Amino acid sequence: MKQNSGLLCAMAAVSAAGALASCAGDQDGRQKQCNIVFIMTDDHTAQMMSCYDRRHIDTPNLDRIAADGVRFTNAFVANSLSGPSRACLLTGKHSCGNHFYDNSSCVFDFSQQTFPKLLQQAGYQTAMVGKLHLEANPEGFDYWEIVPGQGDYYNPDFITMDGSIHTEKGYLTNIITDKSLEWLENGRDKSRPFCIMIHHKAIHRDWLPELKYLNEYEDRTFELPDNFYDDYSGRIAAASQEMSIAKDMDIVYDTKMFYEGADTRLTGTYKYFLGRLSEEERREYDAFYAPLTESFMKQKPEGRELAEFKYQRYMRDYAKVVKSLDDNVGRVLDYLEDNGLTDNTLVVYTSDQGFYMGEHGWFDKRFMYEESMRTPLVMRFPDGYDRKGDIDEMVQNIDLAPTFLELAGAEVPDDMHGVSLVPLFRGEHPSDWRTSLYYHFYEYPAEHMVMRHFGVRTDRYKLIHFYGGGDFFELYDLRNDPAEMHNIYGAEGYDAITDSLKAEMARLQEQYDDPVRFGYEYARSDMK
Ligand code: SGN
Ligand code: CA
Repeated sequence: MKQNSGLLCAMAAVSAAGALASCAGDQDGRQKQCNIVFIMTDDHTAQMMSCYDRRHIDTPNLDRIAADGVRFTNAFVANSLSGPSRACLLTGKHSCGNHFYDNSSCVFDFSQQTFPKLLQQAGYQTAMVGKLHLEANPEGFDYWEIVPGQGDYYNPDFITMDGSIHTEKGYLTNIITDKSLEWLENGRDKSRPFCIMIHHKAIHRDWLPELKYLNEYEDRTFELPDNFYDDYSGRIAAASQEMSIAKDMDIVYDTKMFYEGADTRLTGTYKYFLGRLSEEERREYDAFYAPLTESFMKQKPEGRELAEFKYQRYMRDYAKVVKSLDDNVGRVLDYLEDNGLTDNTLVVYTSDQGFYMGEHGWFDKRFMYEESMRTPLVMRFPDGYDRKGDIDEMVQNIDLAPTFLELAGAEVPDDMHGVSLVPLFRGEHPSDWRTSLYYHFYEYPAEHMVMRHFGVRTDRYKLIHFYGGGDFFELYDLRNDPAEMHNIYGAEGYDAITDSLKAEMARLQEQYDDPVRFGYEYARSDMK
């Protein structure tokens, strides 16, 4: 047992039926259980969230969470991809511990230990709405309703608890919120604590906006990142990816330039998505994109002009999708306020990983480089935790499961890799807090062709080992080179730091019992 005694756990379960005043111990030491509202988006990156980055867009409702609570300035994922991230979240374990390594070949084994199941045992009602993306129906939830696979933005399908699929009218971000609020209002037993996981598809590719926001941000010209025209010198894996805005972003599917005779790789998928719109909705959609396409076809931009055209379209559409998301987060916060739930509810907003908004010339994620290893994380605490402002300790998505369990007064199992963040909520700065993070990405060869890699990140350095299609290291000094443009592995003067990072990486691989280590002959069967 990592924290909390069994007695505390038992007491917490007893108090569950009573008042839900706070997660913190009250004066006579009894633990009361707070509610947990966990909102997660897909591919939402801190560059597009104004409490992290003011350059591009405003996200007033997301910022409300940070303003009333905390912003984690160093939050990271363990494997920057949807399914694996969700598996890390549910289990509190790295991919090697939960065996969900990639989106393309894994099915999540729901018979394993997950925090929602442990919360149920501690007296919670649990609910999950939206994108699950684990190739299995959820277990450990009193109520769930999920979208199949990646889900659809327009008039989406849902899978309900009886296994049937039906189609709903409207825009997915709104519908996921409607269903969540409906459960909060009418679906749960209001005398018991709850944990609801609201999982949006937004802001996933191909960034299809809510129709009422089609015209938003059209007067904006977004600033190009300094390294938009990165030449990837000294970085083999960065040079061989297929996630470049200039090269790989699909002019039809991604930027919506759907012209007569279009036949790009993703034109068929685009037609399928638009086929979900009613005739009237389609007219509204076309009224916006058709004139843009017409002018694009006339101008026929090429080279850098084309790359920058695609970048601006990408930024604008992504920003529109964030706008609907931000509205909907506001609806949830309002509901909690209007129903007297604010004081006894932990609100968490995060994403399944970060994303590239043109840095290195890219969209997508996967790499252990900063933009995609990071994830936004803001929280508003229940009464009893008055920490405000920034929390700068390095935290990882595997830490959320133990955090929720500790708040619930439940036992945190020893085999979880993550550590509870609750001491940070109290304003403590534990002297033994982690000083390094482990990362492992597996999906290769696959879409976007990011090579397999694992590595270690400290506050100053990052060592990455690429394998399974290559076999080499990269080293970055994040203080002198925050954009990770200069691979200094093997450069003069870095031997000592390289050796210590290699030793730390080996220590973490041992600690997390990762069978795929440096010098290991990669074989898929070893990862079962
Ligand atoms: C889809 C996207 C990819 C994306 C993966 C994984 N292609 O396959 O661009 O990297 O999802 O994303 S698309 O043509 O279908 O849009 S994840 O967030 O679910 O891991
Ligand atoms: Ca994602």
